[in-house]
Amino acid sequence: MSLQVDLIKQLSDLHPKPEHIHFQYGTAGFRTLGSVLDSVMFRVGVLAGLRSKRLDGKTIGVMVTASHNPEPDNGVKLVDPRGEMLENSWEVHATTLANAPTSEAFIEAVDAFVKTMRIDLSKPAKVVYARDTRPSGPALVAALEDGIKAIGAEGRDAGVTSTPVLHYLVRAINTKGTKDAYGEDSEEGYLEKLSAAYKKLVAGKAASPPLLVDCANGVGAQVAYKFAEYIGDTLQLIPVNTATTTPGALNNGCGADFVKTSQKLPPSLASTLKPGQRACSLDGDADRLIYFYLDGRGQFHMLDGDKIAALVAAFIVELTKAAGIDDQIKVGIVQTAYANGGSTKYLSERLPVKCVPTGVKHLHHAAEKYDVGVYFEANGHGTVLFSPESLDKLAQHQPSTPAQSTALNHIINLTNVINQTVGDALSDMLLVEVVLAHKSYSGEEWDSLYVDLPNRLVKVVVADRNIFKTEDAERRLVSPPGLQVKIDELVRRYEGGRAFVRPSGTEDVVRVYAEATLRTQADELAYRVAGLVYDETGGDPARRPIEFL
Ligand code: 16G
Ligand code: MG
Repeated sequence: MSLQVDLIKQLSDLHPKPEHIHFQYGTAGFRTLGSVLDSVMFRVGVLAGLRSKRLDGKTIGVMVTASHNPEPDNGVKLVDPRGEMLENSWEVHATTLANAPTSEAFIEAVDAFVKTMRIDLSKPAKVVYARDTRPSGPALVAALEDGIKAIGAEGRDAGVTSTPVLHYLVRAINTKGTKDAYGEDSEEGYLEKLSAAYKKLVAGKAASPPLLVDCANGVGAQVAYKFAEYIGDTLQLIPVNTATTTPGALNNGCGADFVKTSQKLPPSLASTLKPGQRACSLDGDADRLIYFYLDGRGQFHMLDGDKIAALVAAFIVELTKAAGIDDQIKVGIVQTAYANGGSTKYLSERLPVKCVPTGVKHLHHAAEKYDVGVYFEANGHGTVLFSPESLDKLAQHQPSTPAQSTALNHIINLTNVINQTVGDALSDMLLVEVVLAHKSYSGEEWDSLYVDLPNRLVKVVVADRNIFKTEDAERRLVSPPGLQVKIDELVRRYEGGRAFVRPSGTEDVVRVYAEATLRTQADELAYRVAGLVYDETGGDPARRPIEFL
């Protein structure tokens, strides 16, 4: 069977590539202004179909979102059959296909790709897709649908839903009817699975205080409202920032990214959040989660991905011990260079900790190597993975006491409350609430597991961020030559000082992270390293375009 060249040509002509734009499949797929993504969407539809054919008709996922970015942005990423990110080696093919200048060039590129990858075009192809609440979404989905049609794939529209729900759906569809069945392949199936496990885990525990859920005015609002119904009285969820149809509201002054980067309470919560009460923020596609609370003096405290990892990992270790299975199932942690030094110290004194480059796919792959891999980026993206062997061991383990049996059941229920396909803000929220309920922890008690070092993140606009190259999981620069030595020299002058520089994978900037024992020192170190970076790029030092992130 060969390509339906006429059909592809006819549909591709409806979605011409804008001149002078180079698209790149980066850390989070294609992401840029929604208004220029039409051709990319069409081509991603074709590519998703090809990926499905290559994998023998397994369903491939496509998520249309730009997460925490401003509302005019949009983006698209592919999801592989087990619900994980697209295989690395296909990212460059996605980039090549997206940049073919004309329909003819695109068809040629597809043809060449089919031949090199030995894709059997007679195989079936299935694609499931969803979008977030951005206004540019419907038109982009229509372009995607044209692509799916052009390659002769079968499309399933999952509508408006969160990124983690789409990842869940992909896995559920591909495991349906097998011994690894992940759950019903619908949003209801997802809600039902997670909330049923949650209810079992908190049965008999004192009800938690009502939880404010800042939905970033994004798609998480819709899913949070549904969870509120499914879990009923066991935990009162109060969704706030739920204005998904108000123009300009998405991620604006709210959401996980706002809280993490500004280290502030979303202003819209200032009058609702009471001292002692905890709250959490999701990002625009509900795959990131940050908690926070006000102490008795009304002071804001943030509980980020590192704090979530510490809370959750300790709880799982405790349960494996209580179930008498800790000799067979070991817990490990995966972090990035952005993990607060306080968390790395705390965790590595207790468990194996691995540091990997930024981006979920790196953390996910590293976490797969542990029996139970707990991975979180400081920015709130993360989950827990149970290896297939660990799941088997849990299923076969014979507890010798009722206490062991209870602990074992708790772990098994945890495997169901956790969305193991990808970081999932609402699943992580339920997980956190389970641990807090079991430990009878307030936000303050959770926070006191370890003390965060003051830190500062700064971005530097440079002429060419590609000259910045890193090693050692982005903790050191190898290029530009000599810059790392200068950074080291500076860092040595600060007590508890640590700093690193890396090019962003999602924005045309270089990011600088610094921490130190004192807040003023962390700020100063960040600025001074940013200054070194800027000078290195030959800019006018009097006009350093440095911006706080
Ligand atoms: C993307 C990544 C996130 C990472 C961030 C870093 C995924 C799904 N998301 O949002 O994990 O923390 O990029 O952005 O991989 P940066 O490279 O601009 O700092
Ligand atoms: Mg996101």
